[in-house]
Amino acid sequence: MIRNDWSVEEITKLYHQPVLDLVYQAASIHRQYHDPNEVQVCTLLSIKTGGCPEDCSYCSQSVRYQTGVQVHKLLPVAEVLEKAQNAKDSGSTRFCMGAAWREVRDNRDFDQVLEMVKGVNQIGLEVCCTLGMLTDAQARKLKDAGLYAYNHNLDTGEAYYDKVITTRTYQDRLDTIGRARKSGISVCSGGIIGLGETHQDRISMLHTLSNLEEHPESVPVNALVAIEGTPLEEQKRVSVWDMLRMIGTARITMPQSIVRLSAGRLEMTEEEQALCFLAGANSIFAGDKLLTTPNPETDQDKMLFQTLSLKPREAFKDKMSVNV
Ligand code: SAM
Ligand code: DTB
Ligand code: SF4
Repeated sequence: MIRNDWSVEEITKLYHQPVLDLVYQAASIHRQYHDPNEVQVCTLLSIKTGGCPEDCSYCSQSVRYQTGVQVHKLLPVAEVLEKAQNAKDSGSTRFCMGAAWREVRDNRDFDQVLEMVKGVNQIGLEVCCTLGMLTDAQARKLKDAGLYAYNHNLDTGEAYYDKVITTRTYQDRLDTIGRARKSGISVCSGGIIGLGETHQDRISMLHTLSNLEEHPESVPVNALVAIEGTPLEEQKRVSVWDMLRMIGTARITMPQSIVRLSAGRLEMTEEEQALCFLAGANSIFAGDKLLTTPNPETDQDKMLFQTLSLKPREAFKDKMSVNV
């Protein structure tokens, strides 16, 4: 049963139960809703890097921090489509384009992004964008161009949000997610752990996500990639146990959603990643780069899939099951 009336107490109990009980419960629910050997493979591309006016304290792309990131303006459409074709050829079924913008503006860059969306859709990939805040009209234009999903993370719990970002509010975030939803675009929203937040902040974020009128179709769980030059450069790496608690609790509270083991895989062993799949993660970012930081090599991931007998999820599976 899909619920959106979870209480904080219920989620706290789920999250803090003995970790192996949590993994067992999450794995059992995972099997009721998903093929446990199926994992979605997504590729990320930063189509516009750096120079962002926001002050997200984890991010390599904010103008406020000296991170040495290779800044570039919006990539040409042809280059993006070539990268999308390569992603498809190497086995990805979703292609996510990220821009270091505070919000979308109605200008030539946006028109160019709409061309990219059309092109990636024509290649036969689920096309996703993460471009910052959106208006209703922009969401509609993206939808009309063939956009499948929009990524906009809550990042952390509401009470901790202004310790991480001051240039926009939690409500701004929720409003954009609502606009994507209203336009019929599939919603991708999750967060990051390891920002210095408490367990209660993490639980609070899961509470907000799992009580949305409709759960996000995908929920990325990122482990902070600590970036030199940002205020969070000294943060300690999160433990696999914390990742398991986050993934397992997301799986139990949002059983139908795809839970993505996102940033931070490079630091994880194959065994740790396997535990995350057991706890209900069923999507990854593949390709040797996330947006600006490294990710496991394609060959290494291919071996992991072989070792665990995982099969990649086909594109547009959700759409197909709706049509049946
Ligand atoms: N500028 C847009 C925005 O913020 O919505 C889109 C791109 S932004 C880089 C997308 C998401 O990536 C962020 O919301 C955050 O959750 C995640 N992210 C960014 N930097 C990260 C890092 N160093 N470690 C982990 N996750 C990160
Ligand atoms: C998400 O939740 N994680 C991705 C994607 N959505 C856009 C981004 C991870 C970024 C990690 C740091 C970097 O490579 O800059
Ligand atoms: Fe800009 Fe997005 Fe990075 Fe925040 S997370 S600084 S909005 S690119």
